[in-house]
Amino acid sequence: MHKFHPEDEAAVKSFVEDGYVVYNDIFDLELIADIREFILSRVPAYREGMDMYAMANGIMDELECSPLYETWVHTANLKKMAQHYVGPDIAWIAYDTIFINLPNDTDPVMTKGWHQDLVTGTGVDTVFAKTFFTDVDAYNGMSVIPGSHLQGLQPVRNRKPQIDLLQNGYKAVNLDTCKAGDVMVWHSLTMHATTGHSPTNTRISISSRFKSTEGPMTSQERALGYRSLGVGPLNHVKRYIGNDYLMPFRTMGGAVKIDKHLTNIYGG
Ligand SMILES: O=C(O)CCC(=O)C(=O)O
Ligand SMILES: [Fe+2]
Repeated sequence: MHKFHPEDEAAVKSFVEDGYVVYNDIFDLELIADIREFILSRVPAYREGMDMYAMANGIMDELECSPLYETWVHTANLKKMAQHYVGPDIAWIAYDTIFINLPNDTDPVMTKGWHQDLVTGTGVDTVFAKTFFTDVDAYNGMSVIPGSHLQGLQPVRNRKPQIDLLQNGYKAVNLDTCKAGDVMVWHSLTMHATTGHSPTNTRISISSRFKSTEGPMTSQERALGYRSLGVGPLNHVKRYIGNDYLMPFRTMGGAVKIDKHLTNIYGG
């Protein structure tokens, strides 16, 4: 499987054609190791009597309050990668989801069958990005059906797609060479599934979503909220003027500046 560099334009072409791409070289691997340890260190405290989902969400809530999360989400290469898809005004949808796929796990929540994420509330202009914090093996990664997004929204009954693309000329690909630090990006119409669980290895990953702040959000996205990873030049100008009403001469005779706590988003 080819892996792309965050600035490689060829990745976007591949995404358009196949509906997914895998990147490496986005994150510092020490940061990836630190986040992996953070997550693993909290698993024992949560496991007693808790389902996987509740555990993963509890750990995500903790991680989001940690400086590790800030460093991770504001990684320059992550922003560069996202810009290729949605432009400079980037909304990182709140509530990323941790997946902790333990060996031999049988919880159906952790073994997702073939699905398109659009069906669960994500918008068609929203892009998925899953960061791996462990290597995957032949059994515990993700699988995709390349090109499935180009068939549009597919009929579903009780969460199950009603047309089996695999019986209609499409082939599944097991993305079994993903390594810790890799990021898998996919379209919200791309059919994907959990490959399964390994007899020996744990897989840790975080699924995230991003889109342009300038496009419509679905009801779910509006409810979840987002954090801005970047603001484009035209919105930057409006922020200098001070408001979207473009009131004349607001700063005449004074200084044209942007709030200091927004420097991270707007730049210096
Ligand atoms: O991690 C997995 O196995 C499934 C993830 C998934 O379907 C998603 O994040 O949308
Ligand atoms: Fe999914």
